[in-house]
Amino acid sequence: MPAFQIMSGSSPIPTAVRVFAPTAATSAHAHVRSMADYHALAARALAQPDAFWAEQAGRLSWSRTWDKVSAWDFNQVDIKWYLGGKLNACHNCVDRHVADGHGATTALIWEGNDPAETRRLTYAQLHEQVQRAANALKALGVRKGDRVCIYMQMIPELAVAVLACARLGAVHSVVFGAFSADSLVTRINDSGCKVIITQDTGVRGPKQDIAMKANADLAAPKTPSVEKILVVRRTGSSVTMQAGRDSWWHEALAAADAECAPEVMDAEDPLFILYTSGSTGKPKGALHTTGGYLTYAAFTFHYVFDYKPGDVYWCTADVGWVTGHSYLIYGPMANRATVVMFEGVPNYPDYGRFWQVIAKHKVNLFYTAPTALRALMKEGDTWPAQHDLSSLRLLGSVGEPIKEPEWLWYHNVIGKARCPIVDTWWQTETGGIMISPLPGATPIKPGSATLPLFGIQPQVVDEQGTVLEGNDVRGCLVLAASWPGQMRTVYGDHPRFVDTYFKRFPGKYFTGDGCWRDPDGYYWITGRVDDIIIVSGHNIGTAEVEGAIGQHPAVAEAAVVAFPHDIKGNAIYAFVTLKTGQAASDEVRKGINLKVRDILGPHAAPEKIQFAEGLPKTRSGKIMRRILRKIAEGHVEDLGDISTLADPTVVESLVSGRQ
Ligand code: 7RM
Repeated sequence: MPAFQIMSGSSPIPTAVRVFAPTAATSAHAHVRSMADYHALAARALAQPDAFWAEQAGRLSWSRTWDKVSAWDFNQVDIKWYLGGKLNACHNCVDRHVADGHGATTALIWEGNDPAETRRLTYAQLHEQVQRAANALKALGVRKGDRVCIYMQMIPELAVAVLACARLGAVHSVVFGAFSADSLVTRINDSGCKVIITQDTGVRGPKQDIAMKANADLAAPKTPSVEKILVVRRTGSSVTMQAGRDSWWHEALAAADAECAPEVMDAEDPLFILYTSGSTGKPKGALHTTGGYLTYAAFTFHYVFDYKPGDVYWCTADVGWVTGHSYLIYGPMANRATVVMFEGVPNYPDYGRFWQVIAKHKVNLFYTAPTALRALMKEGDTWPAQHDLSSLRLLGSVGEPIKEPEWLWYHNVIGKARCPIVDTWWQTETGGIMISPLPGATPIKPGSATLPLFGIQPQVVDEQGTVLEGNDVRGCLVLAASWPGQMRTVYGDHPRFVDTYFKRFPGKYFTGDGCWRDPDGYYWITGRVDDIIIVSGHNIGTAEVEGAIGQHPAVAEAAVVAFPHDIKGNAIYAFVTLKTGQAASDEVRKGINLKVRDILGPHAAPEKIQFAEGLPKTRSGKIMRRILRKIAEGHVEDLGDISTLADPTVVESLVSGRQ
């Protein structure tokens, strides 16, 4: 039974917070079994960071040991880890497991869009595939340091392509399979990719024949650096192949030699570029390097997911998002995990798909995003009830704060009150998880990412950059010290790296997030600082208002933005989607208003509430408030780029429903 406790004081986080202590069953076999152990490790990491991070790098196999563990300076903005060390990321994720006698272990369980389609790859099979793919890329002229654009859906060849690039020391840039030809052009031109790896067409839920190769064809004439396009046959739909430029993956791999030695890479050689769309301006290419990134991904996967040999682990994230890089490929595979990769969507063929896949593959560890949970929770409990979820041991969440209603649903309906939930806070820029519970040690408060991992030094600063000491403080979340997984630069634009992350609070890395450190020292992310709304002089975090609105029983999801108001300066405009079966009415509007007043106070109550069918989200589930702000302000003729939305059609109905 979880412990029960009421938090006192005038906390900005509304409800009486229940604390869920780890169960004895979870703690008994966990890598970290108590808070005493957590504090001991954290203290050691703080006192002797280089010794601690050297130990973590020992999770990998290096062909040459580093000369120096770290050399970083947040004033000069120069970050290096494991200087002089040599290794190969693909060797660490694949070859060494085969060499250690684990070739027969399943590396990848692929679940297709169609429930009848499953493929399995052992580490030995993956080893052969990546070597052939690496040789095929070599034959196309790809060499160490070249950039390769990977534009695919969630198929096994995507993982093979990523690892094959790593094997050659080619820098991969994965672009979401749903992005338009134009988004592809911008990203390819920014990094000067030589090759595009894509597929004929894709399938996702009820959508058949999603254009992929055709988009690459549209992009190619506008991307002078692209010499070759390698095409995986996924659906068999007919595509145009341009002689001399395009070749088939299956033919190239069949023709390629089955052996390809991994390139010896320097720890600080680039491993990948991943574009973050950002709220405005052109996308930033976050650059991650080999030794530090892989060490950090391996370290965090081990502790946060408490991985043990034999566990089946499923991360629902797309590889087009950093979560797919770190926790579908690099982190798990560096730990020799068995990973489920899913091509489909949560509601196809029905709302039980996730739960059916968990039952089918006896998934033990499950990592998803609150946006998916809310979408499924909205449909009620009968879907999960139809499937055997008893294999689950741990649940994870990422991408945005997981608020109380979906937390409780995840805990009770999916985890049957047995499974710890790790709410993992991190960013593309951090490479891996930074703040998260440890499942066997940390008492969990729903909605809080809880405490920093070992060696991570978060601070809360005020507008002036003064460090707020002690607990129960609110401000901007910064990191005072580097960690191996930190991004090193914005590809091709170091000044932008410096400006974005190190200018506002000199000497510290600025995350862009606001947070509250509660009386127990737990971190609660209150949303992006840029999204903070000032109403009559009160600073209000978007996440807090959305959380309060979500407490209304009819609400499935909410997003709030500011709009100009004559008296208050700004007022709050809320976009609300209701649970299936709930009707929009003035009564619900009133009820929502009362809920917010009750929980946060009258200053935070929304001035306007618009009921919506859906919210504008990126493929990784993040609400694009930029678009909502424009709608709320009435600037509907100029909504900016909406091509990176998961479903651009929601915009139209939002505009027409404007209050
Ligand atoms: C992994 C990822 C990063 C931003 C980050 C936050 C928000 C992510 C959480 C969260 C509260 C969480 N990378 N965010 N995880 N907020 N609790 N557990 O999402 O680069 O795409 O986004 O996402 O604002 O700064 S990301």
